[in-house]
Amino acid sequence: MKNERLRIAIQKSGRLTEKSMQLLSNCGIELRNGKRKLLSPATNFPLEIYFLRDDDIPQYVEDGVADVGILGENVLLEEQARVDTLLPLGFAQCRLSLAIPKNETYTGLDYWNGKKIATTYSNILKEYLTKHGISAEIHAISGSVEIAPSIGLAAGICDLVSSGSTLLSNGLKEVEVLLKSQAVLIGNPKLSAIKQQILEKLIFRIRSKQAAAK
Ligand code: PRT
Ligand code: ZN
Repeated sequence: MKNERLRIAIQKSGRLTEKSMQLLSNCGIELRNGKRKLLSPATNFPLEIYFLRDDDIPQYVEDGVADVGILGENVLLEEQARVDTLLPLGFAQCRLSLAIPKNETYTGLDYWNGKKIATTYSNILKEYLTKHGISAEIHAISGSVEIAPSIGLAAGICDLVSSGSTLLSNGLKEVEVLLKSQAVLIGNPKLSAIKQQILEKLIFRIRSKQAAAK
């Protein structure tokens, strides 16, 4: 099809939104609509932008509803989608860490044997514990993970950390880093030849900007 456009999924409203929009605009891509619409076509590049919750992006790209997407590696690993990681984007750096109340003495990974850990990252945590032969209970919750120890829900938490101030203000300390994350560009492995060409053009522009910023 001659008028084929590459569909890119970005976060609708959150920590990645502004930087994702900025990335496109730095590549000279202009949008027709404001970001409130679900789908927004670019005016000067064969691209359409989908605004989604970040957790939905891996599935949309795996299913081919979107061709590519921008999201945190942490979400990609947690959702275990079959997509290609194309390019690290150098923003939204953070780490996924284990933390415990600051007055507790940490004795190493053995500390977690028989303990309960609250997290929204059950899959990554489960894999990590298995890999290290630790038998802990994972308590999956959907938010406000950092309050779990103080209300007696869990001995510790596994959550994203950037500055560390959330841990500090909740009386917690970071004791293990499971992974380091940043925003990445992901893609469906089976794109049409035309979409592949558009994608290569987009990646070329992103790389040029990255190189110029160094
Ligand atoms: O609504 P939607 O599902 O789209 O968004 P969301 O609420 O799930 O995600 P959002 O917008 O909070 O974060 C999007 C992505 O930003 C994450 O998946 C990470 O890849 C990245 N990122 C970078 C972070 C942080 N830094 C971060 N600090 N995501 C969350 N946090 C939270 C963390 O969970 C904790 O509550 O910030 C707090 C810790 O921050 P510090 O600075 O106090 O350590
Ligand atoms: Zn989310």
